Amino acid sequence: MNRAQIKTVADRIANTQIGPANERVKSIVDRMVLDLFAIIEDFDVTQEEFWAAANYLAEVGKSNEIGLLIPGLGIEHFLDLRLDEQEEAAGIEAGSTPRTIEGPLYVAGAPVSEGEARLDDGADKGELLFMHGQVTDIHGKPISGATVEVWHANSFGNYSVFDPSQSAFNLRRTIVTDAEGRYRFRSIMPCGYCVPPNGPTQKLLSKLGRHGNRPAHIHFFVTAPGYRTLTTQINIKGDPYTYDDFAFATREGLIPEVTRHTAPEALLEKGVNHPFAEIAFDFTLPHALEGVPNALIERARASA
Ligand code: MBD
Ligand code: FE
Repeated sequence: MNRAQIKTVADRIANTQIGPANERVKSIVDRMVLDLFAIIEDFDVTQEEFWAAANYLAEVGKSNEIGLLIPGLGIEHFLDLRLDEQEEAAGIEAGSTPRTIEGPLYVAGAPVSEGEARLDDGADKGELLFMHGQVTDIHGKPISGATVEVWHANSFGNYSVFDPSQSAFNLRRTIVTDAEGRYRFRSIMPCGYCVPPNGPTQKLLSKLGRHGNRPAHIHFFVTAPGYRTLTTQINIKGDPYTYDDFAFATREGLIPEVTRHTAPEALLEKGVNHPFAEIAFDFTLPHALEGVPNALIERARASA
């Protein structure tokens, strides 16, 4: 079919309204149908291919992997880039910590503590990690009482709640910054996540000649009244997947140095008897602007 013929069929489908519609939903769905018809035509998609694709989407739903497929196709990163652009256009202060995708593995309701926390339950024998920093505005003014929500994988790349072998809320905490805007935590070094090798996300990635690995990373939501909520992650520097992330989340400014400490005095100071890694990372938040919707995206999230 030529474009005019495709448009005629799509219009006939779009013009079957018998009552009030949600105009936004209707325009987007009408456009999706038209674009899908054009794709089927342009690629001469066979009926077998079409039904395989339809069944694939059902499989993604059944296996709860929609939240993996979306970052894997770069869509979640694209939404970040659009938000960056919208913030710039709205006059949001430049110079704050870069955002990057939330991903599908946040769980609401983690234990809250003041100033500091230990994230791990002691079961994981991975490398000891101390991370700390300050939450400030873009001029360096400390923000005390800011909420730093942190979550990360264990040394096998798995997240508590989704991995039933870990204790509840292992490696998930909410830390409220102290009078100087500081937070600090003790944890274990995460390992990079890999999508389930036999699931539908990897099935598609393999057809694209791609892997489903993420570099080791730590997630954050940083929230404070009067400021824009920051959704971000830091990467563990040196990971082989740092610039080869299946979810496209790596951004400049989010790869802090990792310092390794082995000196007895350093161990004594931290009260530990193993060498440890240390990461310093400050979060810089832009002020909220009246009339500009806050940056924490409303979406379905797990809770426990
Ligand atoms: C993750 O841990 C993650 O952060 C993302 C974005 C996707 C899959 C697993
Ligand atoms: Fe993650």
